[in-house]
Amino acid sequence: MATTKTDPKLSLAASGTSAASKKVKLYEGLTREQLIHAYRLMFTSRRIDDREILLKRQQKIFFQMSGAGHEGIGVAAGLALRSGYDWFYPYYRDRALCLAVGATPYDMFLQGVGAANDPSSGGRQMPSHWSYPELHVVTQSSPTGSQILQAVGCAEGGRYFGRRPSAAGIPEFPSSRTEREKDGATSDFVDYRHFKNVAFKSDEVTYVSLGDGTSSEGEFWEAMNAAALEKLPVIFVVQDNGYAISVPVEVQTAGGSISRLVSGFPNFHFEEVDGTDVVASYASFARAARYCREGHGPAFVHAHVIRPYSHSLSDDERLYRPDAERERDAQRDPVTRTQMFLLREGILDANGIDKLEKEVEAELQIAVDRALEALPPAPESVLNFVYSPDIDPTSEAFDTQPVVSDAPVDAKKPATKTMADLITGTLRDEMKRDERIVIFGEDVADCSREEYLKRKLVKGKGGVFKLTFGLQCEYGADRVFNAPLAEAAIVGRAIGMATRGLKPVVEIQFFDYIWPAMMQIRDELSVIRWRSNNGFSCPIVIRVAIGGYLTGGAIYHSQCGESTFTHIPGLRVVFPSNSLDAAGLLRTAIRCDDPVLFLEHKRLYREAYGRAAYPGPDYMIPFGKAKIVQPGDALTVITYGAVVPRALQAAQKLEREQGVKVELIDLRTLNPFDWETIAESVSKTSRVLVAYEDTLSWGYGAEIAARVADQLFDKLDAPVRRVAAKDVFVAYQPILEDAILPQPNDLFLAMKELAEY
Ligand SMILES: Cc1ncc(C[n+]2csc(CCOP(=O)(O)OP(=O)(O)O)c2C)c(N)n1
Ligand SMILES: [Mg+2]
Repeated sequence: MATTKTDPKLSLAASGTSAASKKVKLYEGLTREQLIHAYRLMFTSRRIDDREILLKRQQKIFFQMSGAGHEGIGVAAGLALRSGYDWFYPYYRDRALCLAVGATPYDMFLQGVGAANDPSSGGRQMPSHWSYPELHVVTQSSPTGSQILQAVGCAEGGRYFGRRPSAAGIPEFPSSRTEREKDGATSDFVDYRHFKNVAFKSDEVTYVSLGDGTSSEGEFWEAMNAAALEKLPVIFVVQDNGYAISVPVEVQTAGGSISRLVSGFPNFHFEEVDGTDVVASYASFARAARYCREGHGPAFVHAHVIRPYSHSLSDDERLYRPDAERERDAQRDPVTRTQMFLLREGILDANGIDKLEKEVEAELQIAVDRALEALPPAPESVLNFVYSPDIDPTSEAFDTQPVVSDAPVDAKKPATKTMADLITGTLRDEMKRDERIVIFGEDVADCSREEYLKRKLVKGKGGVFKLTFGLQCEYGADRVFNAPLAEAAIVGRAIGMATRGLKPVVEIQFFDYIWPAMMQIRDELSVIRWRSNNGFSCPIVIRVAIGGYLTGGAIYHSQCGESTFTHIPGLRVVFPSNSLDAAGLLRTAIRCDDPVLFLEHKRLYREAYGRAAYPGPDYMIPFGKAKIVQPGDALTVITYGAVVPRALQAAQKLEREQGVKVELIDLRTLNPFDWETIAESVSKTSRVLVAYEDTLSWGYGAEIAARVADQLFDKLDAPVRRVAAKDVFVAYQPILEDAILPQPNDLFLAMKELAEY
């Protein structure tokens, strides 16, 4: 444990300092008062850890993670940066930083006890998972390093608003809505912008920190690359305590020095500093912040710190660190060092230190006592903030009718549009309506080298499926741009932008390659609102080209896998089967306030099936509302995506050949899904077939079948059946693909059998 007791000899040595020099002397720009303040924060931070450890041993809190040894760099950063002005993506050792930017010990103890009024999460997250919206401390999670890409996106968001301040504006409610707002009927308002307060400063910086071990994560390197490419004002801080739990730095980082490894990144300002020295750390941060504020690019601060309290309370570092090594570290304890410094410089004497420490102890006692009395959250609140409380995308407000243009028909253009056409059209309309929309992903731009477009040397690409074609030319390269080939970075950056109020509509080129982004989707995107108790949200849209039936798509261009995502609370999953639905649902996805995974079946992009006229710029379909493609009374078929036209074909054949009328339901959105329509139909037909393109076992149909069996058991006259892909990957050879994916004939046979059961 660190020594924080006063050494009387040091105070005697410092007492000779003259009053005059006391007044003027600055320490790397810090005044004596600031240094006393810094010590108070560091000491407070350490003693909160000590208190929490005690509370954990008394079983009054449930987890403890210390910031011990990291107080110097944290306080230095807090003093050099601006609370509520700059943005902060700290990690769990950043207690001192959080105190320095304005969080209180009481706030921290509230999280420890899991109180309802814990400002970070309302009892949902472990302690040391900071979230303080007013201070611009953005909600943190437990996966090491998943905050880093978001910090990059946060900086991008700030820059975007700085360059396009008009985008921060909030559209006026139509007058009829204003009236209803007065009545408190907010669920009718269908523009997420009404619920996003945008704040930005032209010279803001974004702080993001991580441990030395975390610098091994791929997302760290993706973030460094993106920040360097875009010259973003992000300060990356590696707090290097030499260990990641028990793994020492030389096993983690090639050559043992992260500074050396990153030194080749262009546009960066680099600092390497003893992070236990608060004054030197402050100087490093001040230089880094200046560089970023002046717009030169990102900065990297490598701070050498110590970890005196083992990794966590579950870890005993004596198992892998000998005493001598631990004692060497203890010599550099930042709290003791700063105390010594104050005494040596005559900034405080022994009495002054003693008084300060007693004040802190008294303050902490009050904070602990209050926190222990705080009420826990109500069990019935557990589902609050899984989704936006402000906008309900299943509501009637999203139920609008297509408006068919009475403009003269252009004989050269087809009257009906493909799904690809209407997706592009919807993106175009929405971008015009909402300047906060940015589109990025792999190959989505028309042409990154803009001069080629300007000189008309090229036409432009606009996506591998051409769905974003023309949007860069129309709306500018700051709104439609290519991202590096890194899916985690696409989603992670989008999350950071969305927490600032932007509406990124990003593209994952193929569903088969969504997996690098899975950590961002599962552990960040879908849970940010819930875990921060509605403190932060990130309602982005991820458009993904999905599915097979491509004759040659093979294993890695044909995947489905939607049930992996419908299994995630907090994420809306949409899967349209035709042009009109794609347009209406994409618009709902963009205007709503939840994150949406928008699955676009590649085979349907330009299919003859399901084409439609342009439905106008305000056409929307609510989520959770299925479409009855064909009414019937003999059998209910529940499906979606590319199986819809196949099932329709089968149903029509069955009617032709046997006179059996199938009720065909296209779910359109998979989370939420339209249980009411299913229940009504099954009550009428008493027979159910669930059909989907993904592999059969553990798939989306399993949930539907289970619900039908559970809730409609009395209505059934036959077992619930499924038709889906074989439990194998999609093969290249079309003969094999046909055998693997559900075909119209498979659907026909299953329908016939079930109807005859
Ligand atoms: C993605 C992920 N993998 C593993 C863990 C478990 N874990 C938590 S902290 C940690 C070590 C982190 O070390 P470092 O980045 O050096 O930070 P330090 O704790 O030393 O400050 C590990 C492996 C995790 N939280 N997230
Ligand atoms: Mg470490």
